Amino acid sequence: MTTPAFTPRVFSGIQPSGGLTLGNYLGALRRFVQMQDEDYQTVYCMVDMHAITVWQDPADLRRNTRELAAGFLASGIDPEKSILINQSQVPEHAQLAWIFNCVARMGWMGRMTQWKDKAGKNAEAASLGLFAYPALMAADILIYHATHVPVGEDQKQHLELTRDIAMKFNHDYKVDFFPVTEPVIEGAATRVMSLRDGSKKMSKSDPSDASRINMTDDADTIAKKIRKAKTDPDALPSEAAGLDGRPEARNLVNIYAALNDQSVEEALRDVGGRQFGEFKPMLADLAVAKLSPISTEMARLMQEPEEIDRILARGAAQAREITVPILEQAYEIVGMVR
Ligand code: AQP
Repeated sequence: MTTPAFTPRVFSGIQPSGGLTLGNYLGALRRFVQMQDEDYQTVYCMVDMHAITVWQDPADLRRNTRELAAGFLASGIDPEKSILINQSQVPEHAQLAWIFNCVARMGWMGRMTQWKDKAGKNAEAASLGLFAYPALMAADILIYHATHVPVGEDQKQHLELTRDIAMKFNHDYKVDFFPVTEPVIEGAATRVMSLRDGSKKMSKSDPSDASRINMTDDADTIAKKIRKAKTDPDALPSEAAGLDGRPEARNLVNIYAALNDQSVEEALRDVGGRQFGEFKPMLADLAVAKLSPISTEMARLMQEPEEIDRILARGAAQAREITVPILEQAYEIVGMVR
């Protein structure tokens, strides 16, 4: 349970480790936009320090960070309603992360599936930052005393670890200082899968560009990727249960439903019984209609990088009004002489 004494505050972030994907948009960004009109203060972040846990070319990182900021803005994040920041511009994230490195246990980190997936068989060669990633993520959230975190399904385990870190800190120091944050995992597309393999998450770092829809893809590219998406030979079912054992079909229907603001059941009432040859063009038209206004606006914003930088600088100043006092209190609790 979230301690009621905390102001309802949302924090979430996306890594500038590549271009924004449809997975990031449907699983996270779209919900970020909705939450800024609900009863929360909202803080959204490009997590550039997370991105460098795996190698990033410096010029690409710089460009991807601005492009991601453009993606947030073009999707509807309003800097008058939300605080929009780049992680490394608010140093209290990293400072609190150090304390959390000392609270979290090696065993907890070693059990994280993202660590196991990304480090692969050669964990010895992975960066220490990749191992400690969830402690920085906990700091991102808790430096704002955030009570709610909208994320895709893949981040559920990291959110549980954030709760464990908050509880252990509160317990060890006998305080009620950090909230036990609630994950917000909602909608028809909390886990968008690769277009080439229905068992793998759609990911910006997948080596196959055909596996994902990028938010910057043009209409022809989107249509081509959907046309080539892996499917099975059967027609679509009329009920959700009929998608069991058909991961690729399920994925395309989930995407269709999410883009149409429908449940899967509602979507199947429209498209059930259709062959993929008929359904794929419907999906492509829908995706283009929903995504092209965003990509057009992203392209326009990318022509004005100084405007993006100005928004991020202002966001960092607003953020630090929250983070500096919370870090000071955390240092005080831990016993650091100030
Ligand atoms: N395929 C997805 N379906 C639903 N939600 C997704 N998210 C990411 N992929 C999907 C959600 O997007 C938010 C930001 O994710 P991230 O950039 O911090 O890292 P990630 O989850 O590791 O995303 P990627 O695209 O797979 O990045 P790389 O390839 O760099 O690791 C999160 O809320 C996430 O749940």
